[in-house]
Amino acid sequence: MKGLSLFLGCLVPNRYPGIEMATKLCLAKMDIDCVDLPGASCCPAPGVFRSFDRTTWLTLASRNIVLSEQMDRNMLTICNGCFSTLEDANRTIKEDDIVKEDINEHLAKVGKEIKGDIDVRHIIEYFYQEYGPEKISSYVERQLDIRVAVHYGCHLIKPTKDRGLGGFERPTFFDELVTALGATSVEYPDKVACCGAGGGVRSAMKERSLKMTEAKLAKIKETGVDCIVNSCPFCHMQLDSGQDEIKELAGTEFEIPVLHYTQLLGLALGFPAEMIGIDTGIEKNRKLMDLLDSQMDS
Ligand code: 9S8
Ligand code: 9S8
Ligand code: COM
Repeated sequence: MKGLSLFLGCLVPNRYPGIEMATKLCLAKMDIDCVDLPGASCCPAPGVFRSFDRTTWLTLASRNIVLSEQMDRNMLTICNGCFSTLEDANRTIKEDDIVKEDINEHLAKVGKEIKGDIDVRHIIEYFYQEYGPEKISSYVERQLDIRVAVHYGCHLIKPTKDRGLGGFERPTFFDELVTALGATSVEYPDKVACCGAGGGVRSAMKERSLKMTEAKLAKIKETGVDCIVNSCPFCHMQLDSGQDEIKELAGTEFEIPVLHYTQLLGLALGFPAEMIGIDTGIEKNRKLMDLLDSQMDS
């Protein structure tokens, strides 16, 4: 199999460098061949660009894919939105020669050509299909005996016919990767509901988007989990910073730590919180780390 190039997208380099760090440390520790992808731009965001102009969306996505083709590497994404754009664009180019020809006319203006000879992966889907929960658990150095609310996000599971990861109503693949680390994945109502941010809703109607987030957080809070785990930096931002925004807007406090899967995996692989972007200066994160430390002692 080809090696991988890491497609970071916008949010990780700009807001969550700790997720980049966690990803790279985990991949290195697992001996996965993955390198940086210099020159990459916004994927561009599926719920925004694709909705406005498909050709622009496809051209920009294809330019990013070409960068990875030139390295003869498959692309690895750590964001549901980036996966949706790049995987859908890549598949369209592979399947439709007329579209491919049209996009290549645009790309020729910047001296590029898309061939359609690599694959686009999402780290969750990649771990699940190439490793599987059992093999993932063989890397665990520290069992995480905590209760976790898994948030799938929309673009990882929909459209189901393209994603090929089973139905979207009760997916289990992400939960299985979480339980592989020793954690318990807790069921909660509307688990597969949107975080509220996607499709431009956060940008266009922030308060409404936070209402959706608040509803989701309330259901999670009722189950009494130790943290939320996601696979998308946009969901991450909405569920995490969203808690501060909701507190300001509505006065409701949730105090639930939010981790990207690579950070949860990083903890299980034995990395300290500060190396993988978990800020223990924040009380809710401190509590989570204290809980894990007390398990180490016992
Ligand atoms: S890039 Fe620009 S806005 Fe974002 S992070 Fe994920 S989706 Fe793709
Ligand atoms: S959920 Fe609905 S559209 Fe999305 S994938 Fe990430 S952001 Fe949250
Ligand atoms: C969500 C991306 S991850 S978008 O807002 O739907 O484009």
